[in-house]
Amino acid sequence: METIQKDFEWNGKVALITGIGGQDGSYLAEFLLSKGYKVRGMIRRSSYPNTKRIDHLDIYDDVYGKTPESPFYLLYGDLSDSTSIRNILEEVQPDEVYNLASQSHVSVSFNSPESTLNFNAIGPLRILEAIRNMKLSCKYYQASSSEMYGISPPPQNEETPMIPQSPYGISKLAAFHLTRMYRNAYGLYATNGILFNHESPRRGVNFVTRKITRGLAYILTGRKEKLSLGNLDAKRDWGYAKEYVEAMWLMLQQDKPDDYVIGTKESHTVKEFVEEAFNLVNLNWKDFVEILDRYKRPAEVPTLLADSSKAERVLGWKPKTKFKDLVKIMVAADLKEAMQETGYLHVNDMNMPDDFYIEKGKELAKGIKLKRKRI
Ligand code: NAP
Ligand code: G4F
Repeated sequence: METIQKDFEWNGKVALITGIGGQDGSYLAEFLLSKGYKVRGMIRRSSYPNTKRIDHLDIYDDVYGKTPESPFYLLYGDLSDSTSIRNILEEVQPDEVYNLASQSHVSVSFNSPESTLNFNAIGPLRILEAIRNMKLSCKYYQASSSEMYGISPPPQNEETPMIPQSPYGISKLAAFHLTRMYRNAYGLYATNGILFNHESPRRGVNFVTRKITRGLAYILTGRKEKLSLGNLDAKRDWGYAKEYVEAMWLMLQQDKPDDYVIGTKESHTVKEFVEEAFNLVNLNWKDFVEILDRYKRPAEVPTLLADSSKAERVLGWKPKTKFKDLVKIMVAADLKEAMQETGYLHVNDMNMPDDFYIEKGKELAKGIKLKRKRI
């Protein structure tokens, strides 16, 4: 986690982030704090802590507590609960609202379609309606998704027809249109960021990239023998989440609300991701990966490839981290974590460059190959 400065100079703005405990919410909170925003985050009650990604921001609590002066604090709420949304908006009086909360797993949306639609489609409606009724003049960001394009052929941009293939995609498309509707009908400053897949060491462990990098780290540290996956032929445009949150912020700094596609303009198959990860430590992925039907979906989105020219032109935003670098960042981070947990690392080895952990991974891989030869 990044070191956060306790010294804080307020820029006069307050941001509310829903889904602050998620991958993007945690990076966005750090980014906005670094820009001098006071950040307030909505989290929902959980029987087990769901704030691991933002616990390092607790440092502000020692100095300020939960006061209007505090740079950062959390409030309980839920996208399915209009009362909590209104109460939070009333207390926070935000200048900018980033609605990142959602049931974000496509595969899970086939198992829980009703709650997915409730959180992801009606949730944004609840926020937009509250903003309208309360006559707040804040700017609203909606976390829209490339999953909305579904089977529309690549490359996809702001003009591409959307033909979603999952309850998740449909829920996000409804929210996308609601956001546009509140903009056009009521004059709200409401913007859609149509983000293509973005990953990081903070990615949830059951999304395919993290499942692969963590699975590899578990194999190398002897905690697992195999990695089970589904469809390896799907293509995705994978970028680095830490860079994508700046695009969200840039969207809300424009004079007028609009919709923007954010991606890397590069697409790779799941197979290529697995291959790249295992190659980094000199292992052949085919020796470790099994395909199970249970990880395949009732309907699939075959190819996503962003045409993010508009964001480049209007926002001046371009991704810096491309495919190979992203895989390396994630493999190194998972190796570091797994090696720490299994006692392979000394305390002094915790702040080394990525190559250090990759080299350690290669050493472990040699041992695994030798063991396999003997058997
Ligand atoms: P994530 O890691 O799954 O985070 C989602 C967050 O939403 C979590 O903090 C979760 O809380 C919270 N949440 C879920 N249901 C909620 C509810 N009913 N009320 C309040 N909070 C709720 O997702 P992410 O990758 O950061 O993505 C952020 C947003 O961008 C999501 O809306 C996602 O659909 C969208 N998006 C993501 C990508 C991507 O590639 N990452 C691409 C396009 C769009 P818990 O921890 O309690 O579950
Ligand atoms: O990592 P995934 O689960 O991401 P998916 O479905 O593309 O959704 C992500 O990106 C969307 C943007 O387009 C976001 F809106 C959404 O919130 C989420 O962040 O799966 C990627 C691909 C799929 O084609 C899937 O079928 O990987 C394939 N896959 C193959 N084996 C697998 C697996 N996916 C998962 N999760 N687990 C597997 O074992």
